[in-house]
Amino acid sequence: IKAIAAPAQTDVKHALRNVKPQLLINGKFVDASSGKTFPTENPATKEELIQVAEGSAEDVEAAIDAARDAFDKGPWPRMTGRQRGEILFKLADLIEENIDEIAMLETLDNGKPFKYARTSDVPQAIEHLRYYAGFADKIHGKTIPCNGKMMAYTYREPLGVIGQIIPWNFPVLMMAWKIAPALAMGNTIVMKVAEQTPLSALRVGELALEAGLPAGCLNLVLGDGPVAGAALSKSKRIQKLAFTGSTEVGKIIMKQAAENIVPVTLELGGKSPNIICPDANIDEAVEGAHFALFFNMGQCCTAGSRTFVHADIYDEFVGKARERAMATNVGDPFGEGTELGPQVSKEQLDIILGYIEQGKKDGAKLECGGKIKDGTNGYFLEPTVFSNVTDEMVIARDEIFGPVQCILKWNTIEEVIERSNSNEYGLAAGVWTKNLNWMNSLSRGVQSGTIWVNCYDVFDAAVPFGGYKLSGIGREHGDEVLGHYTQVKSVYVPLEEPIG
Ligand code: TXE
Repeated sequence: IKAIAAPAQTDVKHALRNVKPQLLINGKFVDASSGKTFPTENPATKEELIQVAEGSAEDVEAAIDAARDAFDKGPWPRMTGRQRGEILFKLADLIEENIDEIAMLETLDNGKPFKYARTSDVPQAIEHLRYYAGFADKIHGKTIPCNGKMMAYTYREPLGVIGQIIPWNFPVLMMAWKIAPALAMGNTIVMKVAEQTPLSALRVGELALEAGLPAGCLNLVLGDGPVAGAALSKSKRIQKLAFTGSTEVGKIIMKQAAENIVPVTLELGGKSPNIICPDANIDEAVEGAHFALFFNMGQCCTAGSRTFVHADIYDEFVGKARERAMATNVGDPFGEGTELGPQVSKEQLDIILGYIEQGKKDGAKLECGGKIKDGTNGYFLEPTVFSNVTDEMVIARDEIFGPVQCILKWNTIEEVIERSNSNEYGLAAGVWTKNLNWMNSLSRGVQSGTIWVNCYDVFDAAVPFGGYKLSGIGREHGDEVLGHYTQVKSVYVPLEEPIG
């Protein structure tokens, strides 16, 4: 990642002033019907950034009304795919024109280093919008010869109103992952944005209107999960629910949607194995494993949170991993050289500290870190490395979602496959080797939706992403997601002669 100069304080203040801290319903920014607001906080300083409107079930209903009207009577599903694509391309262009501002909002609200928001999160969101803008006019049905004097053809039609609930770890990127395919296929949306990080979504919502997205196609409701989120997941008036977040909440949401036969796609937690083979280039593997775990302060669903290192290189690897973690630059997320910012909230910080204590209690060896970073005011943790971690320890089983690397030892390929799969999650995995046979055995044997070979956390809008087992249902990215946002209609037509 190239160095990115820190933005001027005045630019940061300007970015914040430019946000409309309200709900976006039917093309207008409005206060919550209750008039209530809640603060959003800068996790690097614990200061309140701004008060934003707190949506209730009533506001969700109003947003669903708007999305329903926009779908039933508005121009969006009636436009040609090409026209819809043009508006989504325009939105991508507008985000690009405002990239610094949106990246600043992301850093203020979430705490992630500005250089990553500016060079990774926002550019990937733009890429996603462009990829699906290009799909808007390339989705079509089939003509099917039938048995007898009959033919049939199919349409792929949009579903209607889509409910989408997103988390706080990649706010603008998660928004793009969800809205781009849903809108491209002609649906309308009610999105519940994470309560910790509403700001970038509000700015993107405003740019969507500027791009020409008709009123009611994209509605944004802010507020608590069990209130605003639950009003959406319990609704009989949505045709699909897409969720990214914890497995615990995913289960609740799926039950609620099942009451109304609303289809769900879920992108949930993970405990991804990152397997280092004895022939791997050790320095590359140490760096890769460090990135796999510590990127975004460990707050990634794909985090390589079980670093499995072969016994032959275990001690050397642990020493180098400790050195690398201790050399990490933790601090002001707007600082030029900063690699790690704060955790997103006090709640997350406390959960992680609890896991660190549990790791020590269970007998893992604390190699470095393990506490709040000295001299900081926000939710900063020292990068933490545990060695001698064994499979039954809580830190080897649960998703910690923080900068805590757990290093386990393995001996045979069969054993490491079995141990990788002994966890209930199956989101992603890493494999570090030059041996093609090991690469093949591991990537075939490990049960997960994505395998990265000699790399980690590579994402492309064209490549399917999603979980096996408790990590979720359905796939995002590529053409795989399009089936989740369309339904098929078959039309039979009699003929004078059968088609051979
Ligand atoms: O997630 P939640 P939280 C994991 C990670 C983290 C843990 C808790 O392990 O430590 O989850 O994080 C909305 N009905 N991930 O508490 O609660 C909520 O408002 C409807 C993994 O932040 O799952 C937010 O918009 N909606 C993950 C969204 O769900 C509800 C990313 C996610 O919040 C709701 C984030 C309810 N009853 C956390 N309760 C990933 N897969 O990347 C909450 N929400």
